[in-house]
Amino acid sequence: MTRGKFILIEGLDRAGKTTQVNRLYERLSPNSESMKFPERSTQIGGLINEYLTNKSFQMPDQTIHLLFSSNRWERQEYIEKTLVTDKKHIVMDRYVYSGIAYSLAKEVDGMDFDWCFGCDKGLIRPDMTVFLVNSKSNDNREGFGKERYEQKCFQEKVHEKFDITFQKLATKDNTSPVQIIDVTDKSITEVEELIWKVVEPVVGAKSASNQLLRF
Ligand code: 2DT
Repeated sequence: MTRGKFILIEGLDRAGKTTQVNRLYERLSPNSESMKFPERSTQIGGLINEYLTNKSFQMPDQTIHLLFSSNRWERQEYIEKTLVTDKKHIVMDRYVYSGIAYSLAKEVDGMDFDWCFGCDKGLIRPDMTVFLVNSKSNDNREGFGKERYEQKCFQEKVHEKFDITFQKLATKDNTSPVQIIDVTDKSITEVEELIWKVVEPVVGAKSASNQLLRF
């Protein structure tokens, strides 16, 4: 078998990403790993966690953006080893698109798309991204509002910026496609099946080589 496939699940806060990452990971098990960003267990991840959970912990928007990106860079070797050496699939919860969309939504002078994307250029690129959209407000879910960014109007802005980010990063040859799945009023199992329908052909396809895609 050639290398494993890198499947990314993106979405707004509380769109059901984590549940679906777990379902997909279990479906692909034992030939899979699940990962998430931010990866809060590293030293950099600890700073990110402090920033997200403690609203009085301040740092410049540029700094936290670069920390989120560093957090992805520090896990690249592990991602490469998992895909190429271990030949396992990776099911990922958030990655580059979240990094850009959340920072763009802050609308900080000078932090435009090119600035935000610059530090992520060269990262391993997913073979497929699934974006979960819930058109009904998801701010009544348990725990919503506890962390920074969990406010309804900010989330609406993030959604807009996700769309822009997908357009800007789209490849002409569709080598790293993005599939948008509307999860509104759907059960966990229904969403799981919709995701499987688009992911199955990707994980089932043989790679011509072990070469990884890059942003
Ligand atoms: P979780 O609730 O999924 O743990 O995310 N975020 C995430 C960024 O602003 N930039 C990034 O690069 C990434 C990966 C989204 C915690 C919050 O962190 C935001 C929500």
